[in-house]
Amino acid sequence: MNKTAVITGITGQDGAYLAELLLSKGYTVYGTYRRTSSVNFWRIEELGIENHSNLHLVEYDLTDLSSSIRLLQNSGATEVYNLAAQSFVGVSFEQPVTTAEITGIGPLNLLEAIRIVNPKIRFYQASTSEMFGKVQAIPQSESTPFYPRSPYGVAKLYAHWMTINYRESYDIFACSGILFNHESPLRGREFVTRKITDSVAKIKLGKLDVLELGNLDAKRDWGFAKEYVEGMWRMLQADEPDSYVLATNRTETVRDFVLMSFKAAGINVEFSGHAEEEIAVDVATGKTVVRISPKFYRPAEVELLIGDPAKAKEKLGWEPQTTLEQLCQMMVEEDMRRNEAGFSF
Ligand code: NDP
Ligand code: GDR
Repeated sequence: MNKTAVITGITGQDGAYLAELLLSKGYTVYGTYRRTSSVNFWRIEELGIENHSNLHLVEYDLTDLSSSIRLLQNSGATEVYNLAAQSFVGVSFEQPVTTAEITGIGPLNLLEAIRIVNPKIRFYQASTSEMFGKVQAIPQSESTPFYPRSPYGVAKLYAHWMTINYRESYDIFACSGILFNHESPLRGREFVTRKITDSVAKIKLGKLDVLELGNLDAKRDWGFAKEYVEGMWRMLQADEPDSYVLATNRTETVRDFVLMSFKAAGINVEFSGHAEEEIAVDVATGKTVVRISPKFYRPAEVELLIGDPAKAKEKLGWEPQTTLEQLCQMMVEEDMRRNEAGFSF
């Protein structure tokens, strides 16, 4: 019998890739989007699934309990993947209350809806390495203590513990995926990797002079989003509900990713100076192509993330395949193609 799944946040990066994966497995998918003045389905259009006969697009807001109940009643789903969130760490400092309501309390609405409608529904919560924040151990695993450093991280930690609490209190098959940063050509341009690859493509094509960034020393464990959504699905197919880290176990600085991206575009750059005076220069032309802007610094920073995905490998058979160089190359090529064609999402 075909399965039915709900994916909240289908207009986001992970929602689009997960929908593609589940549809390819024969699922009927109810993908939720928010009513806004200009709903944007560019990601599912890029993947060519927007008109799939098994895909149903449903208007929904995570902060609304009654809407959550109706979503589960009307879809008849047996798996719910909660990917919806105010997911931008930088914005969470400016909008902490909205972030708490969506990213923290939102998942509780879905857990309550599951408890009310059908406690047999399997639930995936999109947790994050941002919960580790001020790092307490290297690498970070499922047993590393949490110390979130942003309103986003704090909100996600609440939802993580609620997921575990509903698992333990009501025997709900509720999983928490503690995913480290994962990127792709479908990544939003507000996040640093895509901001870099899109800007590098524009600089290469003469459409932009300088890329402005914040903290270049932050280290992240970056993987390929398409592989991470496979891990989400595997968590809900396991015999027991649990929490898992998905990561590559490699960490690089934002500066490294900048160098890698210019290299992928065939531009040789060199960094010089330090702190807010640091710049990168195109060696061939002598032009400054990267400079620091304090407006991209955060009030509190997560300095170093590197995850240990050993448990996911052992219990789920999940392993990342794509190297950071391959991922970066893929993103730069896609942004070159889009910018050459005269558009950029
Ligand atoms: P995106 O920001 O690309 O997508 C977030 C989605 O949530 C969008 O579809 C957005 O809709 C939707 N959304 C926001 N607010 C609401 C709301 N009130 N009600 C319903 N939907 C809402 O995130 P990603 O795809 O990158 O990430 C997916 C999830 O995984 C998020 O929860 C994120 O916090 C988490 N995560 C992501 C990681 C990453 O590296 N990508 C790592 C770890 C966790 P709209 O288009 O209308 O804004
Ligand atoms: P992050 O991703 O905060 O890790 O959250 P982001 O790409 O925004 O930042 C990564 C690091 O780069 C530094 N940085 C900049 N960041 C942005 N966005 N823009 C800049 O100009 C810039 N310059 C330097 C940041 O300070 C930071 O250290 C992402 C989101 O997807 C979350 O939802 C998810 O939970 C985590 O990854 C894991």
